[in-house]
Amino acid sequence: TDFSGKWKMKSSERFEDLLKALGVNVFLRKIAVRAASSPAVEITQQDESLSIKTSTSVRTTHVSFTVGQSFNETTVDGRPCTSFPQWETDSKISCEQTVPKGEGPKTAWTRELTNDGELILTMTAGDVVCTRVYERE
Ligand code: R12
Repeated sequence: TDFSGKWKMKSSERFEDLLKALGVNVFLRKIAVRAASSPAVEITQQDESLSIKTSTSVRTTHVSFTVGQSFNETTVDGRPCTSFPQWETDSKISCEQTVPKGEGPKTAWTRELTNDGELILTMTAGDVVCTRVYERE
């Protein structure tokens, strides 16, 4: 599986619900939802190592990790966390996040490459699952 490429978002479900579950206030939620409606995602991958740059007008994140090894990132609402990415299938990475004091709902993400070449990102907070589908640019 090779996630490498530049990706554009086709659809997004429950992103605002996700932020609400994380306790993000309505003012920041509206700004974030708008900004996150047209992200630019660039992924480079070499074997088990991925680098993912996600750019929006209000926030850009850049993570690099190797599947099977924990790394530091931030939750979608910006709290530092330790993440542990694992192959769930040979085309899906599942990543559990742990925040230092264990505050707030349990968070995680998955990224899956489908047979028709789409990238499906899910982000979870407690029982809320946000699903975002990307296609190659
Ligand atoms: C907060 C501050 C900001 C944001 C929030 C809380 C904005 C977050 C954004 C996230 C985008 C995520 C994407 C994910 C993906 C684009 C814009 C929520 C700036 O306190 O599709 O990979 C300051």
